[in-house]
Amino acid sequence: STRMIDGRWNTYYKLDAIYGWLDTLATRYSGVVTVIYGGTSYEGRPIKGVKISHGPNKKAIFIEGGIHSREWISPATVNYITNELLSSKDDKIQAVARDFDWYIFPVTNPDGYVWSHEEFRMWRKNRRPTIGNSIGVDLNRNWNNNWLAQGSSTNPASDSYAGPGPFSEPETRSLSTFISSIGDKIDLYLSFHSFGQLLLIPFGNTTEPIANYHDALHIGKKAMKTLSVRFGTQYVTGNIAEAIYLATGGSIDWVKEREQVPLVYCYELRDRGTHGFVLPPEQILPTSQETMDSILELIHEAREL
Ligand code: ING
Ligand code: ZN
Repeated sequence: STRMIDGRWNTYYKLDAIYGWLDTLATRYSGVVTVIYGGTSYEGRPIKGVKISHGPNKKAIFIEGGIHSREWISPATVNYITNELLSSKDDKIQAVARDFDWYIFPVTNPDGYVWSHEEFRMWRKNRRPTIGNSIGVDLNRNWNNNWLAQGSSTNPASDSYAGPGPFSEPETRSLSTFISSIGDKIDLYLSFHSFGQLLLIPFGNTTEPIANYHDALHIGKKAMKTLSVRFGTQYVTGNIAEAIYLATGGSIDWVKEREQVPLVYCYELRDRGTHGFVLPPEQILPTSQETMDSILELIHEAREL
């Protein structure tokens, strides 16, 4: 599992390998990396992450990956970003690594991730039994902001089942508690999904622009222009409801509305549907590289505000 940091970004790692790797980072970069816990899943797995911190009193960047288990490129890209922040020789990367506290959770739905590796590749939800024979709640419909209002299902068999109530699930309840504990430090929150090549801005219930929509759109578009430079990959930037569909109870809406985080985005990573969720492993590295390019630009532009 430690091989990940030796540049082998040619395969999708299982949960144990990822979690083992996070532990090795805390040993290898002791004093900089600490293992953090965003709670425990229904089946009892930790929601494990890392905090990267080079000193006190810094604003934070929060990275959430793998809330939907079949979107394997999300944890893969988040792990690449983590590795770059710790080992890159690039001055710009080293600067952002040092200037912020980074809170990074590559797999926020660990039970679903294991299920998608072991039993059913296309699994999206968590693994809690709900009603009848149904299993799983869509963890990106379960956050307590406009819960169930749009693009969510009350049918427990549905892939977008919002759950019996807001924050009914251990994963969203504990992760949101963790986020609240550092909420006023967070300058930038990034959620990683796939697929579609979109950069989404809150909210999912309305196309009404948020207070800083102009800035968020401007910064997002610049970042997606930078993303396109390396391989020509084209992204569309816009409000959730406009760019993809109406959907509420998602993490980014809650983070924006309840925690008042100034800049909040959701990436829909590669591709546009050719392979969809089953993105070939050859695309892990280019997807990760172009995404890292765009994050540097997001941070750079946000600082110009
Ligand atoms: N897309 C997201 C989903 O949960 C989204 C889009 C993002 C909706 C943020 C609401 C808030 O449906 C995927 N591919 O999961
Ligand atoms: Zn998703």
